[in-house]
Amino acid sequence: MGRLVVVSNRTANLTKKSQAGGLTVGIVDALKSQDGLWMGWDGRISEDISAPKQEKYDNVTTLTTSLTPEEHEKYYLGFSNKVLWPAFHYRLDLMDYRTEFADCYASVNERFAATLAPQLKQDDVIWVHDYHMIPMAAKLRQKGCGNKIGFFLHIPFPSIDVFSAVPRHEWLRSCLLQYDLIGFQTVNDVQNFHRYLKEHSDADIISPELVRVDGRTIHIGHFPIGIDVKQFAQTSSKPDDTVELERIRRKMLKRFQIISADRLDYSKGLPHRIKAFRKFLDLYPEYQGHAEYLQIASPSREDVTAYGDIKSELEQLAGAVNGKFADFNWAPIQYINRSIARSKLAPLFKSSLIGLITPLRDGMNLVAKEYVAAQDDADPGILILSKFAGAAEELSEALIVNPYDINDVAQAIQKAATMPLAERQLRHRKLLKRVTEHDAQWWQREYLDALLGKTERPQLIHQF
Ligand code: ADQ
Repeated sequence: MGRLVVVSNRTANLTKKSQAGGLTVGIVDALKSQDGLWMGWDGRISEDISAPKQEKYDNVTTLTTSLTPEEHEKYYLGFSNKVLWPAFHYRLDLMDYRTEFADCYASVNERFAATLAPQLKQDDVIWVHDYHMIPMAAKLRQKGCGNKIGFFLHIPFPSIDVFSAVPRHEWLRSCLLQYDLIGFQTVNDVQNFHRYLKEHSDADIISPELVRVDGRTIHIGHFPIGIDVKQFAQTSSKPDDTVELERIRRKMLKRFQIISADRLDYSKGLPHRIKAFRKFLDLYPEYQGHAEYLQIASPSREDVTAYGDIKSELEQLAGAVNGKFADFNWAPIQYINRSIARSKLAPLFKSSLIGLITPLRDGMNLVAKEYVAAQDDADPGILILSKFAGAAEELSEALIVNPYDINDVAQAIQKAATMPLAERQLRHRKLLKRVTEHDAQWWQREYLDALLGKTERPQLIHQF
């Protein structure tokens, strides 16, 4: 294979490895081993988009461009985050479709493709990421690009009724079918896509993982994304004085911590989670004064109205629970509305008895895997995980809950709080094994091997 060329909405800051999440770790490792090129938005908004910037870090080149204010509003905030993001997370009620959003989405993909095309060599392999960039292969093909092009969707692929409610879904489908490999996070996503194709396309569907269109063969598969387990486990073991002091204080006071960390996004189910914790305190009053729930929520997409709404709702709910239950020396909820450095986040996961990860919908959810990687086998915590997180397909030894059922979640908190050490250890060993096997490096290797046709992936047909 020639170079690896990655295209995604944003490129990462390659000088800051310690801050990198699983996605970046996986991609950067792949880019480094293939003298890669990474193209995307540089994060700036400017009227001047005339000169894309090329920079080199080690053997990885980044090719970046800014977005104009109009592109930022219509392509990024508009079609990507007011149409595709809510729809793919089953929130059609939050979808705000305008034709100019879709037009601008197409034209930004066209501009990215026009910037990239002259840089491409014949044997380059192109890997396009996520919902912002669905038309990229179609745009490159129009410019004569015959290279292998793969696509990976980081968010869920919704059920047929939901996807077919997205305006221009037929166009999105035809764009997807320009790729050589379409990768999803889960078997469920593959099934949804398969059902949609059966109903809404005249493609020749050979199996859920193989489709033929216009003489081209398109492979489809699931590739659950992972984390850099070793790095996360090491970070969690590095003492952080403030976290350690808090842990000792809690131990002396016979208290335990429940932790959640998310981007502040309506798909993550934060209000439902606070209601479930409140229910837990109501149902099991013996935990009042003992259970502490730490919610770390980093601000996200604040220019989109739905995100402002969820922030106010959360503040109001957390305030109400503290108002009802807090005592002069104990507050049930600690709510932090900012990003926390990984050097602090990992030890916080480690010192928490319960990881409460209950999104209403999530492509994968890396926090669930990070929580598992951070635990100490001698006294591991318990993961409570939503059945609607992609991670639930792999992490079946977690306590799996329905996040909409606050009673179910409250019971799971109680079960975790009273779980004997031997059961916690057993569950943790199984979870850690899976998280370690399917780490970030495994994910990128599996995907690229499939794109290059190096692996015969097992057919999923028996699961349908
Ligand atoms: P996200 O929706 O961003 O990703 P997630 O997978 O949970 O969700 O990744 C979030 C990352 O940000 C994790 O590494 C986490 O540690 C970090 N993080 C979260 N809150 C933080 C905070 N307050 N401070 C600091 N760091 C924080 C999308 C999809 C997911 C999919 C990923 C990767 O929505 O479903 O798992 O892509 O494919």
